[in-house]
Amino acid sequence: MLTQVDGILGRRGMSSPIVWSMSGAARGRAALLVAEHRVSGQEIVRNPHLTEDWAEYAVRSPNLLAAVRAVLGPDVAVENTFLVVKWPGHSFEIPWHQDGIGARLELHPERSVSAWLAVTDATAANGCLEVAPGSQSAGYLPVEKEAATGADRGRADQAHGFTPETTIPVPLRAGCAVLMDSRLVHRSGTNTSDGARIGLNVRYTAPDGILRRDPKSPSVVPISGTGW
Ligand SMILES: O=C(O)CCC(=O)C(=O)O
Repeated sequence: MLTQVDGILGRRGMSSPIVWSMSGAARGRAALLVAEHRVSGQEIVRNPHLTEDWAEYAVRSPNLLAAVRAVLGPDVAVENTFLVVKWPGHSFEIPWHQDGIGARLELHPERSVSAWLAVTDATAANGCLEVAPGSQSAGYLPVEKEAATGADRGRADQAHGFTPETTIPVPLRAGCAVLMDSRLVHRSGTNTSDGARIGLNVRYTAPDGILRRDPKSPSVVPISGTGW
């Protein structure tokens, strides 16, 4: 299939900020998540949109869904969500990766898009996303398994041999999101602040957006349109 070099989000491969919640409400949700997970120190919650009301609403928030529909068309489903809590005082970096490809997955770059929703404020100090604008134009890179860290982070198959030329931090106020081309290379660093940093990653797809997917993955959840 032919794909445009720039992709569906244009030259930079991203669009930001998009409001998904009032900031106060997002911070309130973050406080509840901190209270829930503080004792266990849990860093990753997989697919919370399947089990938690707030995440079910977040992925459908009107502004965000409108931005997704503007690039994918009316039929949209959630393929996956991934909540990341970065606790203060813990080293936790997520390596350079692309959301649309991994050992178990490949999404069509023009029929899928990913979003990262700030639940707390996300700053350079607390480990906001760092992106390489325009990196989507090189297409998908070979993937390799993230080095074992000892923690069950189960995160990304990282982009092999990626050497960023220009990167920018993407600080976001709680309640704001960034929409990313599925090929946009991004990472995040350790939280060096004294509060938790929480973000929700969402992969959206159109009906023809899944090129390869582990059959053991939970079903995709249609959230818009009649084409499913
Ligand atoms: O939350 C983070 O720090 C990064 C998450 C991310 O890049 C992802 O889930 O794809």
